Amino acid sequence: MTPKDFEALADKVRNWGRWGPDDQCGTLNHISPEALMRGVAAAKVGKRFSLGLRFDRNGPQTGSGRRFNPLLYPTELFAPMGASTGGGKGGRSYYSDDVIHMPLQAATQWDALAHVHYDGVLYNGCKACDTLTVHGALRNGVEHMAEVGIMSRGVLLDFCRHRGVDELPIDYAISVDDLEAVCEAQGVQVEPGDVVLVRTGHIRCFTLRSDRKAFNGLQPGLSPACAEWLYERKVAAVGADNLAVEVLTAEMFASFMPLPFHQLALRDMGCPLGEMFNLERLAQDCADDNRYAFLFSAPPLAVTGAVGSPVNPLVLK
Ligand code: UVW
Repeated sequence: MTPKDFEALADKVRNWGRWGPDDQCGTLNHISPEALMRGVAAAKVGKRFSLGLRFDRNGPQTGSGRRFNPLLYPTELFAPMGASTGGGKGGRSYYSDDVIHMPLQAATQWDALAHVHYDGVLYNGCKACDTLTVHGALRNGVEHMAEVGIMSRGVLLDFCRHRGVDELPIDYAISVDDLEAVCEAQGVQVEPGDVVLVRTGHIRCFTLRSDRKAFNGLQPGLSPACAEWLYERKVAAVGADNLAVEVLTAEMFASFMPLPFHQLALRDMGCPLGEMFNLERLAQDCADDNRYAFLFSAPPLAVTGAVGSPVNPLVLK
């Protein structure tokens, strides 16, 4: 993709000002009462699925880029409740507390709108130098996404099943034609306010083979052109089972814009991105009952000024 092509695409998908000059929620504004009730109506059989990875020392991080796996410590262990309990482990009542030290991007997580920027500007025209501080993002932080919540109809697009594979090839760039073909094959239409879940199978590098290096390396995912398709359909958010939602190729890292879809989605469209969603069990169930739409709920933590948040996304079918 040339800088000119990128600029043309960015101009097409930019939502700045669409919900006012002070908006910090971007495409979550597409989640109307109607969209929410479509989500509620899509829950038919009372089956629930958690899409979250565990947060622990054996997580998907390799330690590169200052991203490490969560470290959990007790701050209290067998602490007596009340003065009269004495020490020891027997009798009376006790409590334990804990603290966790982790990058917010350690495992299943949302990227907030302040996560990336280019040309010195973030979503809705916020100047990066006035916004990003050591105390957190002054605008477009994840707490704004938490306030409106991320709940809507979810639609799984299973690109693996469509191609008859468990995992897409690592250089596979999902195209707009692929999006159309999978929707048609699955009999689903993406509607305004939907959260789209993209299955590439890439998470199996980690969940099945514990190959963190491969999981964090080159990977299949959405191509930049998909941004326009998502924009036209008024999608509220996108989640995927890989590390970056978008395809990561060696050429991209050498180019003028290493993560173009990130920039188009977060910075231009204002569309939150969900990463490392484990879609395997859900995908099997959707294939079994041929229903790819459901109620989806994945509220981020309201960490003031954070550029992302861990999350345990839930699906109700
Ligand atoms: C970057 O690596 C910048 O982003 P992400 O973790 O969102 O893929």
